[in-house]
Amino acid sequence: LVSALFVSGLPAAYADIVDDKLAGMEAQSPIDIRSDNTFFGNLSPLTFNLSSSTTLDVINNGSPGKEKTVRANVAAGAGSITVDGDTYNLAQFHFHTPSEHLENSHATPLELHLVFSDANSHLLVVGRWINYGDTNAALAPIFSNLPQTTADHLAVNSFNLNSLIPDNLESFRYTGSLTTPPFSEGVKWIDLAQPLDMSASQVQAFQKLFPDGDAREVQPLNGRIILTDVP
Ligand code: SG4
Ligand code: ZN
Repeated sequence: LVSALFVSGLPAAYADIVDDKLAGMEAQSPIDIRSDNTFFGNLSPLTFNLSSSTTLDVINNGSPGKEKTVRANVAAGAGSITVDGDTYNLAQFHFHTPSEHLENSHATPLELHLVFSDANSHLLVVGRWINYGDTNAALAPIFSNLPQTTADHLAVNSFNLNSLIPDNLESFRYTGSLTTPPFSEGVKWIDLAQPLDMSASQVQAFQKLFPDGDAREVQPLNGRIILTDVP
């Protein structure tokens, strides 16, 4: 019964992957971040150290029945985040449509995930909601040439990783999981409060690749606490 509760939140494509592995997992992602379930606190500072000119290897991992997205693998050493004395290195960033995390129960058109890991392979994901707005010039080299099949690779030269991070680093923080199989827990999530803007045609280019979306449904908090420094 417990695993059935979790299974109900999965896209149909994952049904064949999911078995009793999820039983006992209670700290899953994504979640609905609401003003009535967040607690204000003085959060430790985030220090990003990101290359302003790195190469990206952009792939489409959209095999049927598998987790699917467009993912930009970054060069080793291209970026890191330091928080609470731990430094995590950037491995890749990718997108989901619609957003996986909800903001006061609302999804945005897209969500960006930057995946970092530390020396002990602990994962930290920085999430950022994407809203409709002006054309995102920094992301245009990716979104104008999205890899259409799993065979395609798009090489992007001199990408400025700082273009993905806002000046205002206010965030929501909690501990959760990967949002795709194997849904491993112990992932530190930092969801930045400042959204990123993209044009409707950029969003549509991504949605055309994944017409059914590639977002997992929100999962129960089960007593977890979401901390924020958003006033
Ligand atoms: C996407 O499918 C990425 O392509 C995966 O990257 C990633 O898994 C997965 O999402 C889950 O990440 O931030 N949404 S998430 O929780 O980073 C990992 C790879 O498979 C392990 C490399
Ligand atoms: Zn993700």
